[in-house]
Amino acid sequence: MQINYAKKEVSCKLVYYGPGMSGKTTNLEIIHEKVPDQNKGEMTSIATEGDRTLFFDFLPLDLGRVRGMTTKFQLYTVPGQIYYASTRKLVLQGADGVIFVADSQEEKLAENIESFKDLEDNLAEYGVKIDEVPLVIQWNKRDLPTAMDVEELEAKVNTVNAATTTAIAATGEGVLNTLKLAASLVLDRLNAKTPGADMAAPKAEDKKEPKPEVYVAKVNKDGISRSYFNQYCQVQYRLSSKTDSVDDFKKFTLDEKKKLLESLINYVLLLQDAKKRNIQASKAEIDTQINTFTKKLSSGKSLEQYLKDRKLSLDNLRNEATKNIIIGKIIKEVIPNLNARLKIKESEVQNFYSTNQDKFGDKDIDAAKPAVLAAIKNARKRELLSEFYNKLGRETNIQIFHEKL
Ligand SMILES: Nc1nc2c(ncn2[C@@H]2O[C@H](COP(=O)(O)OP(=O)(O)OP(=O)(O)O)[C@@H](O)[C@H]2O)c(=O)[nH]1
Ligand SMILES: [Mg+2]
Repeated sequence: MQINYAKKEVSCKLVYYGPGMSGKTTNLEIIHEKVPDQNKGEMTSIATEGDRTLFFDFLPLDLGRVRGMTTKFQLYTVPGQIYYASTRKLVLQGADGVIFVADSQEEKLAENIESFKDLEDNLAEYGVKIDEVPLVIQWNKRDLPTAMDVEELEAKVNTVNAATTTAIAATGEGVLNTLKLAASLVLDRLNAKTPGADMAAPKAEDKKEPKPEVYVAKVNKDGISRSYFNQYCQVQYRLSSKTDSVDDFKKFTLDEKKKLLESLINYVLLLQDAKKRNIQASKAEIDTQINTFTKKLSSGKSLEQYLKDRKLSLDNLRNEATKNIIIGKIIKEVIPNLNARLKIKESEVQNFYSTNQDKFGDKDIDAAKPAVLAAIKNARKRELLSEFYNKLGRETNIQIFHEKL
């Protein structure tokens, strides 16, 4: 909380917390829609993928004069998806109040409980007790058929006896009530904490400017922000992990980060080039890729299970499919005669076998042939791919800021 005594202005941070898809962003959108223009700023959604919040959504609000002070509220949402734990914690920092948006559906009970526990843990790391912070729990999605009884939700999720509201955020019902309740709890707290005469001297610097985005690279006009890059690293790790069990958050060495950044830059170049050539991946093409992928999952595992195990979302997979489709289409355009160049001649097999004989032990050329073919093909693919990326990269302006990784 920041208090500007000279201006009689108080600025509070309210964070909408809760499991993925519970309706946090929807709450902010409704508030943005309903509050008159002069009382609100722009709503910013930082790095969104599909409808999911990847970093946070932000809405500055002016709630007018309350008890002689002008009150400004900064509303934030966190990304609810389980694996953005570090971002969630970061957004929660310095919160003056929390609105926990729970999804009332029976099948979401475990996620609500887990997310509530996650809130408690993260607050504790900032030295804040969950039963002391101004907190409102919103039982959202009351319109859905599997919504649990409020009494049952209270008993199972609201272990701290917090104030609660009900809502159908999608239609706007209950959204402003929830906000008003939370704001009044925050202001009550402010009053209790700062009895007039004891007010500490105002700090010289009262207004905090929003932190500028940190970029790890610039690829022509597109900047790659550090937050986006970090998400990208986690998703690539989850997609490429050899086993289905993955860490919540993987730490990378600087070298690993450099490699990942290179791959992301290549991808951005590819997308820029695809845009110029008007190459796109259609929804049908993406669906086909995902279906093929699902069929290949080991031992008939369902896609849902695969995603859950790897802490991935369907959007992550769709993005990956989009990338593959666009790569396929661009390669065909940029490298003509691709198929001809991928054909391997008998003489090449012999040549490779004789120059790398030590690698094949006592296998004769026929026995070693599959391995030889695979090795040549891989080398060829790498060669084509780097030729391809060089062609794309040649006309570009790439700046890399390794010190920002
Ligand atoms: N039926 C119904 N749907 C809702 C309600 N509130 C939100 N939704 C829908 O739930 C979906 C997810 O809502 P979001 O607001 O994006 O959820 P979120 O909590 O921000 O999700 P993350 O950003 O992934 O953490 C959207 O399709 C909303 O339209 C509600 O009260 N009832
Ligand atoms: Mg969201």
